[in-house]
Amino acid sequence: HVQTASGDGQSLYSGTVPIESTPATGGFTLTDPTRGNGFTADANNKTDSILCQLFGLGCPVPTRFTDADNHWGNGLTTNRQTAAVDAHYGAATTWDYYKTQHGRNGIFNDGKGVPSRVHYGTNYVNAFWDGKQMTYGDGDGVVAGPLVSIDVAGHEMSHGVTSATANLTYSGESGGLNEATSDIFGTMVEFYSNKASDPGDYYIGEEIMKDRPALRYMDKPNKDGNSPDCYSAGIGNLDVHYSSGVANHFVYLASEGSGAKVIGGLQHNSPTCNGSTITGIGNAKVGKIWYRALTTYMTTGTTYAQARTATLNAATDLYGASSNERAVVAAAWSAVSVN
Ligand code: ASN
Ligand code: ZN
Ligand code: CA
Repeated sequence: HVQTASGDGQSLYSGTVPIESTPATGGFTLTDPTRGNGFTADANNKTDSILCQLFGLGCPVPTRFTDADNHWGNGLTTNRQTAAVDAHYGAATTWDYYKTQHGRNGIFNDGKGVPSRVHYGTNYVNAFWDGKQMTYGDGDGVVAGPLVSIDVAGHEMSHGVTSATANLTYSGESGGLNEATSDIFGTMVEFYSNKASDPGDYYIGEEIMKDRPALRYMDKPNKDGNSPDCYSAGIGNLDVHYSSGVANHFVYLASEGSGAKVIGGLQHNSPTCNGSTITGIGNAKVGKIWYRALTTYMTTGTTYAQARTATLNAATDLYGASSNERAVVAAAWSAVSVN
């Protein structure tokens, strides 16, 4: 039978977290038998060559972490296990979020966990999902620290969920909706994680960024200087990390409503584009609506107008055609100029 072991770890961003591991030579290894044997390994600061990226040829093989006493990391970047604790916890929490909130069994809904690689490259300021696995850079220490925060982990793994479901094309308006889906569920995972050191908020990457408060802002996307708060024709010509802003703003308004408040210790201030006032329905319901829209109604070419219809259909399915939930979804889309 499968041997499981419950340890713990001192993470960089989420405090002390539970770690599911597997007994191995020398103690334990970071393979989670309770979540489809997803594992976390050390990329040893190597990067993938172009041949590896394109054809899977000559890819560096990450080395497994082992630990004698099943107490992992020390909360400091000087310990190589620390980023691995965050990544392993990020994979586990994202798994648990999808399982408990949406009945989804892993990224591919096949019960299988995925690999995570940490310490990719040198001063690498990104994290990515490549279709099969997670990869995290250590950051450069100036713009960003290690990119292993829970919202970034949830964001990247949610790209896998999108690929396995609506498969939104990563350009044009569907590309913005693809990126927004990752920001939305990355944020939902952060709320689900509910750690005092990194409580839920609607900022993306607030823990990792060093030269600005966050990477993106769902309450008012234009706080990043690039993302529009409101829909307009031609938005599909923007980088997908900017055209995502309108859907992020929709989710914020539908969840929390318009106006100003402090959430997770951070100031949120969400104006509407049409002067309306909105009272939110909470992000748990909005997460359910977005997930049903993504998995039931959205397809590769879904546009903003079609995303409005998809979420209205999802809200009708979940809460009824005359529900307040459906009315708030309609009002929040109108509030970001998607009519
Ligand atoms: N971290 C980026 C993202 O998930 C990687 C990329 O450009 N696709 O959006
Ligand atoms: Zn992304
Ligand atoms: Ca966040």
